[in-house]
Amino acid sequence: MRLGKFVHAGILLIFIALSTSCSSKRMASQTEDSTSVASQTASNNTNGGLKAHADVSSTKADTAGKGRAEFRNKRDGSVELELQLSFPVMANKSVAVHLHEHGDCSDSGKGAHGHWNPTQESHGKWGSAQYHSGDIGNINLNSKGEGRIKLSSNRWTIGGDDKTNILNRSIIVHSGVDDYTTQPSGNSGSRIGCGVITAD
Ligand SMILES: [Cu+2]
Ligand SMILES: [Zn+2]
Repeated sequence: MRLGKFVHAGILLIFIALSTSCSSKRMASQTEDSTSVASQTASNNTNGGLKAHADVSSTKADTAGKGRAEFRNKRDGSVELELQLSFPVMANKSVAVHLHEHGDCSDSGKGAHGHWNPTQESHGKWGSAQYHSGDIGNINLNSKGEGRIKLSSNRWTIGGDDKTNILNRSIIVHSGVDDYTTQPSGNSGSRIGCGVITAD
């Protein structure tokens, strides 16, 4: 009886010792991983963390097109956007793209309301003295009507506080070019594409 207890206790101790050494090895290798990732360039400095996307579809039959926006949380805390658009009828033109306030593409995109502007700034060019957190800007489309951009922002989070959270906003594609000056929306023309941003 006593001996049996000792044996059990011994097995238990061995088990604890084994599992402790396994988990400390795992932690060590995680530390190595994060060090090597951190030393890589900013462009692939992703941590495999939070992601979100929006599938953009056209709001009108005569300007048919589509797009895909992918957001991912970077190790430095910023959020990176990769956006691809294909609007053949807009070939060789530039189109304005913004994040609008509401995650609602109804009524030909009008349900999205105005530019997402949680910091109460003027409309403007991305990175200038004042701009809306949704002022992505103009995207050049090639002869097929295809275009892509990649940008990162510290103004954005995926699921953070209300001032930075991009979830349940809309990405809107316009028929015109953003002049970066006219208030409150850059005189960007009608809304031809819309997609709601949702967490992956
Ligand atoms: Cu817009
Ligand atoms: Zn704006």
